[in-house]
Amino acid sequence: MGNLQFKDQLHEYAHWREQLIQSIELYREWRNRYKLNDPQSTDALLNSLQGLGHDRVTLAFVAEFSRGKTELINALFFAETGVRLLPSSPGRTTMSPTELFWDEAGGNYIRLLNIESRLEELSLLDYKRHPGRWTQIDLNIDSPTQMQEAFKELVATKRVTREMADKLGLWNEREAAEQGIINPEYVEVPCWRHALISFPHPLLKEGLCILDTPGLNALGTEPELTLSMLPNAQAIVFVLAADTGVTKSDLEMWRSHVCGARGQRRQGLAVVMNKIDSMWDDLAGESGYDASIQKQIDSSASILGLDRQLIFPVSAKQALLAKVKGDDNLLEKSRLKTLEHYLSADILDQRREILKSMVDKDIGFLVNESLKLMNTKVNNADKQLDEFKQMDFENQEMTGKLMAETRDRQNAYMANIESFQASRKVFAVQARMLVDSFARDRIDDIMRRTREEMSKSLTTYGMKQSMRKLFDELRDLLQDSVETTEETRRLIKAIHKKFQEEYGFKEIEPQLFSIKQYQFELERIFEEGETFRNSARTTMTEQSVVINKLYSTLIAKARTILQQAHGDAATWSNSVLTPLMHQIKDHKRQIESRLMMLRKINESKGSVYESIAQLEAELASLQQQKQELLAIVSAMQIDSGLTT
Ligand SMILES: Nc1nc2c(ncn2[C@@H]2O[C@H](COP(=O)(O)OP(=O)(O)OP(=O)(O)O)[C@@H](O)[C@H]2O)c(=O)[nH]1
Ligand SMILES: [Mg+2]
Repeated sequence: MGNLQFKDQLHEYAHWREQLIQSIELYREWRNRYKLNDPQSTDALLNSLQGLGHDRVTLAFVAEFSRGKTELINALFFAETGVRLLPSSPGRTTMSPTELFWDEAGGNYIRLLNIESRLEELSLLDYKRHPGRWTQIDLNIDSPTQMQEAFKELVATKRVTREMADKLGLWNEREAAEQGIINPEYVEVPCWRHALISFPHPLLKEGLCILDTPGLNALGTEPELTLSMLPNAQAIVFVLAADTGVTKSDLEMWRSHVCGARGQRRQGLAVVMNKIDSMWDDLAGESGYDASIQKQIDSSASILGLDRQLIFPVSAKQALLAKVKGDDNLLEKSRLKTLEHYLSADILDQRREILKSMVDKDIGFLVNESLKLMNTKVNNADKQLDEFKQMDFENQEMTGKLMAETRDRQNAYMANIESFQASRKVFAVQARMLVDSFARDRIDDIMRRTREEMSKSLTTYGMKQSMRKLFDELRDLLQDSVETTEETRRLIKAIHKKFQEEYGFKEIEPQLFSIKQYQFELERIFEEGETFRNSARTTMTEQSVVINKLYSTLIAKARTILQQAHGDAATWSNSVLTPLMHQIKDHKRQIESRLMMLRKINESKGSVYESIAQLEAELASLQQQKQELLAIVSAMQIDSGLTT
């Protein structure tokens, strides 16, 4: 099979993810078994597990119309159906963004969202939460031809009045004029705004999600795609055609939709030079063919400002045919394998790294804390045992002295616990203030006011002003919490310092909460929005619809970030003292057990050996606990920043 390589790699990736999930489960059980659990940590673990369970690898295909995106998708992933599964044809074909994935709960279907939904305020994400708002067509997966027939609906168009097209944000006077259409009464528009396709293809079942997009400025009319779906995709495949090279509109698309979504790193990006077969010239032969492909790649790489290695020459058409017919020679000619190899190696490896760092961020500190706690426990038990072994228990006076000393330590400790409880109360008040500074109603209030202002201002300028104001207010809101954050940090540091100095709890460095990340993300959203607004190829008439949608997208994103800040602050304030609490409890237990043993020994000398045996058993059991933990942690493979 031609796509075995990608399939195998994806399979391996899915297996790796499954193991990661299992090791987190084991860690959770370990915490439960040794009574080291608390509700916040359990939440953090469950959230991380849920995130991993929902992980999908999304490949988004972006290009001007007719570059062969859909043909390439068919060739890469669906050739074994033996048909051209997704409709691909000359001219403009794919009419709406189409997502292909496997939805275990929903089964086999195409869900289509009608184009008129653009008139409503709801975002695509909102619609996705309500399957009832979509038109559903069931798919018979045993019949590729029935599926192929059903997929034809994806390219459906209809005629609406120009006024209606205008309202929908789909009338572009400049583009129409370029095609010789001037002042028409009716305009052809897509029937559907978005399509979701679920079917149990093996790759989709392993978590692959494919996003096929229509060319011809369709991206410019759906800001949610550009600002959220493309940046969220693990990889973007940008398709050029060898016969046209990089045209002005390719370049426009590249700049406004690909570069922005990939950032400077250019990670998770493949540029495909499709239709190389069209460069074949019988007279020039094989070497001439190769030279002209290289020439086209060189010039495209220089226009796009890319390394030429990142441009993959292929013929999607030959590849699909070759795979359907089982023609290895033709498959070789199509050069698809190099691209497949790149997609599987580069993109899946990168995804693996991302998941690892996500897990590290979500639960790394818990694992780290467990490791430190276990180290301290084992060391202390070891020390205690040594001490007992070396002690001269014959010397009554000495035992009495030790008991008095331990009791003093206990008393001093109890007094400090009281002061710890008092600091904890102060911290709770301070933390409440911090969490409240991002409270939902404060944010919603700002958002509501902006929305009202925006709906009143009909000009783009007016909307832009309201948008600026909104971001200014949100910036202020974050700025206000800077001081509270600082205060909270100082407090938490002071509490830890006290225990570090007085009880040698050196290992515990508190995690500190910072709002910088949210400030940074908010600025980025604002800038993204401005870049999009400046680059969208919109005419005056469709502008208000698009800009309105753009701003709804931005507002939704900004809200998500502030909600994240709110949630993170709450989780942080609930859990930041937990490691210290665990150490304190353990310390208390140690003093008590030491006192008890000394007392026993003092009463009857015969129990010294018993005590040593008990200490040895305790040490062995702690070492066992530690070994179990180390095994689990090494299976997690999230080594960054962890100490063993
Ligand atoms: N010669 C040649 N033609 C190709 C190749 N790949 C695609 N085509 C043709 O190019 C045309 C457009 O292909 P599509 O896959 O529909 O292009 P698209 O990028 O999905 O276009 P839209 O859906 O309109 O955005 C079709 O007629 C394909 O048969 C190729 O490798 N070689
Ligand atoms: Mg297409």
